[in-house]
Amino acid sequence: MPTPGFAIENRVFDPAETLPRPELEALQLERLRALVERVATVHFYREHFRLHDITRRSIRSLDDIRRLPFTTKEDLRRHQPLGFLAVPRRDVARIHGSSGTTGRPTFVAYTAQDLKTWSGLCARFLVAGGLRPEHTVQIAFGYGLFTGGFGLHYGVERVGAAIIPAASGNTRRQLDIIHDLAPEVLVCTPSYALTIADGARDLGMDPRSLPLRFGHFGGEPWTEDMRREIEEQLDILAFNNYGLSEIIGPGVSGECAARNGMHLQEDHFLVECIDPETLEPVPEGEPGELVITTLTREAVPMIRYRTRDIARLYREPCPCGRNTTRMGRVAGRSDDMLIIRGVNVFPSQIEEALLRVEGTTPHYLIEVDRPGTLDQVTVKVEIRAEMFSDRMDRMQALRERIAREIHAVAGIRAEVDLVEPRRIERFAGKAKRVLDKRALSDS
Ligand code: DLL
Repeated sequence: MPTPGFAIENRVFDPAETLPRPELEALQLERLRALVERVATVHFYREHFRLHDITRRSIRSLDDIRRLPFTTKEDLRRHQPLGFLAVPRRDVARIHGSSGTTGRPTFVAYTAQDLKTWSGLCARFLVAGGLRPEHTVQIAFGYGLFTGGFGLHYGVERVGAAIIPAASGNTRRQLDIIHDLAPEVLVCTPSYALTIADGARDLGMDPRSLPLRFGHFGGEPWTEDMRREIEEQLDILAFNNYGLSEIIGPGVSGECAARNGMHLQEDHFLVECIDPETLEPVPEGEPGELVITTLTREAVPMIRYRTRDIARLYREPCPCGRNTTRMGRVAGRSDDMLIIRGVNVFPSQIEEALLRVEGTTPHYLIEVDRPGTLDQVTVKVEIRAEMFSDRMDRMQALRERIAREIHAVAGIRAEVDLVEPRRIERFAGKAKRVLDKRALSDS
């Protein structure tokens, strides 16, 4: 892979990022104790604490977090619109909403201090991933209830770089702006970065000749192969960042120049990794569900929020000097996990398998159906135009090759449907990868 002709120098935005571990843990404990006192204004927590006799003094060590209750998306829904608000309504400075795929959004409120904390957290990962005050950043995330646009916007502003708030969609216009204003940095979902590369080719431009030098991508699961595709197609360095609206939005974690896992901002979040079945911690380095406690959020503090995101945690030191735990890529959400004839499959595994085969693209759709009693999976994948052949035997060989990789990576047998470029729908925000017709016929 041709690497872009520049490197990112390691810089730290906030000295708190490099606190020695003992100091960090002492700060976490102090903040956790204060949190237990603070959330007593929220009915949901107050009741639990009363029944289980929990007070600030019950928290003697960080392990005592396990005495506190979990909070689930369902709990939040049951107390909508703002049943988890821990401050008077007049102290609310902004309200965002989670991008729920079903039903109404769940609202998340911020105080002025929360907004300040949030922009600082985004500034941290942006600087860790190369952003400097002299850069110009094109933000192609939706601005609105979704936390991506505004979250990154104020993070970039905090760093002191110039912002082009292009917002999501209208790829042609995005390209015109990139061409005219020459931003070095692109911020959007990883799938939209590829759409921008496609769009450039459609206009007869070489996407590698665009002025972009690096990008900060997040908001949806992606794989290392997808990173390689983005880097190769746009000739940039691609950084991963993670977050969710219930916790704060983007800014929960992000990569540094080493790009070896995302540093969790542990002075603000206490992160556990549990087995979603037994609810016990998984051994270090094993995949599990991330459970996050917000240590400093004022408006809607969350205790042990079950993210449903499956990832691994690493505690080995990182050459960048930050002493924080890192998380690996999110394999998928436990609620996006497909169960195919009893086998657990994440869409990201299918993506990994597809991108192992020369000639495929990261544009795909997984269709699941159950025509009789057995699940049937069809993976539709776009292949590059030059791969299309009149020779049936060549196309058949390609289909079989892909099916073998899917079986090797995900352990399932799938039908493979090769489709022409641009036949799979594109998304300006989060890509939709699965069409589960079983769910439609069951309901
Ligand atoms: O997507 C917040 C965000 C915006 C993060 C922009 C990064 C950049 P929600 O709409 O609430 O918030 O969706 C959160 O998206 O639970 C994950 O399942 C998924 N997700 C977010 N970032 C990543 C990532 C924003 N880097 C949900 N890798 C989370 C994998 C991600 N999944």
